[in-house]
Amino acid sequence: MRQAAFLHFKFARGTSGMRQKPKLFGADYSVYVRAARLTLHEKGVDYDLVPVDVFAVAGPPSSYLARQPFGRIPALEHDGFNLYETGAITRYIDAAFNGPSLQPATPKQCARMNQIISIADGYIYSNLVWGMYVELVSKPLRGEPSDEARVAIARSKAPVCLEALSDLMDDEPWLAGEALTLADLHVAPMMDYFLTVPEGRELLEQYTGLSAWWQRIAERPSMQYTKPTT
Ligand SMILES: N[C@@H](CCC(=O)N[C@@H](CS)C(=O)NCC(=O)O)C(=O)O
Repeated sequence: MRQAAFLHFKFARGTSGMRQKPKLFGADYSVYVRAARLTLHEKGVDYDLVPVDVFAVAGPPSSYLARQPFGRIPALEHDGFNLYETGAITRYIDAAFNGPSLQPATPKQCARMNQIISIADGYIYSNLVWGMYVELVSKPLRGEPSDEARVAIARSKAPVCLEALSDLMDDEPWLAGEALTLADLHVAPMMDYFLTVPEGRELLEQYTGLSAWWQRIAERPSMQYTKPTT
């Protein structure tokens, strides 16, 4: 009886994704929103992207701050369940919906995936996106001067980031092993911005395995579909 109830719960959980379309709050320029969208696409989940511009002059709307008190994007709403923080969102999507599993089954590979996501959050986002892309591409396009001190730090950290990814992926096709995982989906949007910087492209060329990974992930329909338009 207990087991029947458990199986029923599991089944209900597995199909709950079909009951209500999730809403993802955010903007397509955001690397974190893109990681969540990539996860939804790779799982084959239909969703609505509800626009929220956190960089609007007036700041995020107060209704959004009720969802995400730190004013960051994305946030998710599904079946009355509200969630923020991208790592929690992507893991929830993977667990709550049918479709290919995006988290490795073995503890070691799962730890590797989590390690890479942590590297993306802790070092890649600040250096490759903000220190390189924003300073060297985005700001000049807006006619703003680059912060050379910030660029110098990012320039010194960029090879460390690529070297770490290259080492961790070893000779595997994906960052955390033989299958696509959330690690790939967290890093790819950040790498896409970094590669708009010419020296970013030159640096990537020095890492054969990582360059091949980039070709592989960049070609996926999910990456094509979620390309930033703004
Ligand atoms: N820890 C947050 C980070 C999300 C984040 O930093 N998103 C950026 C856009 S890519 C943002 O909302 N920035 C607004 C700001 O810095 O004020 C998460 O994992 O969701």
